[in-house]
Amino acid sequence: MHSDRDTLFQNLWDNYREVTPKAEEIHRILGGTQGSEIVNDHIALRTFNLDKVSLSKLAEHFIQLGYTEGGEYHFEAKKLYAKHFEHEDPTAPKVFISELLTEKFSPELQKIVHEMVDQVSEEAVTADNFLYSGTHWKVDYDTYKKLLDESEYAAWMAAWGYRANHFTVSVNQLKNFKTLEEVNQLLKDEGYTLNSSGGEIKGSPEELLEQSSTMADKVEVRFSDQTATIPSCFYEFALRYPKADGHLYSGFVAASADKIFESTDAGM
Ligand code: OOG
Ligand code: NI
Repeated sequence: MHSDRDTLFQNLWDNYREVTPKAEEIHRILGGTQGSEIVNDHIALRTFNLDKVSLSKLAEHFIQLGYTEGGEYHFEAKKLYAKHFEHEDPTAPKVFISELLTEKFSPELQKIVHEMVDQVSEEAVTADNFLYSGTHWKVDYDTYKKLLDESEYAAWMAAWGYRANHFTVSVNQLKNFKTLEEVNQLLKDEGYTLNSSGGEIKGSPEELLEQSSTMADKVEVRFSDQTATIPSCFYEFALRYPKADGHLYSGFVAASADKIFESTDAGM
């Protein structure tokens, strides 16, 4: 049976794989190691904290599908705030939504962000397709680079807008891998570059969550004045450990998330 939830995640996946060819390849490679579907641990979305498009506006799409709020996370240096949402159905991917604390940046950055968000219509935000609707604004390449000087996150939002920033494979539900090291080794053997900020594996069994991710694909995007090849989206891998009550930990770890954000950095 296809639920509204399945439809939303399928649309998010289709939109994501269009700009993330590596994720589709890795999905196929991992799928080939087992005779069944890859299960998603979570997806992540980004936005700005301006009322029209705030974290809570994105979250509303998931609340309507029966999701409830989990934890909240603060990122002082990157000037971001995030919450995660989960569903009582254990097969539903968790959702991590972050927002840029716009007012903490320079007047120039704030002006650019306000001008972008002004171009989003109120109706677009509540429309069924909003979470995979991309950009609603015109931005030229110089403006993208100006944002990049201050916030990689703001620049990524300007270029890519509303779409899943990453999908995350549930390593717990891979049939032929017991550890995240084994998954990472396969990815490296296949030639993929992992995010090594803070180490290839973020988190630990003590923190009840271990995560790794690829560096984002680099694909061509059309700015208002020219095209440019920039980081798009990445693929993540998560292994969760049981809490004292025997249930798998369902939250996130701020120190690890802080490094995962850097998967969209341009790097070398
Ligand atoms: C989210 C980064 C954090 C996690 O699993 O901790 C994250 C992002 O890059 O938008 O996904
Ligand atoms: Ni993630």
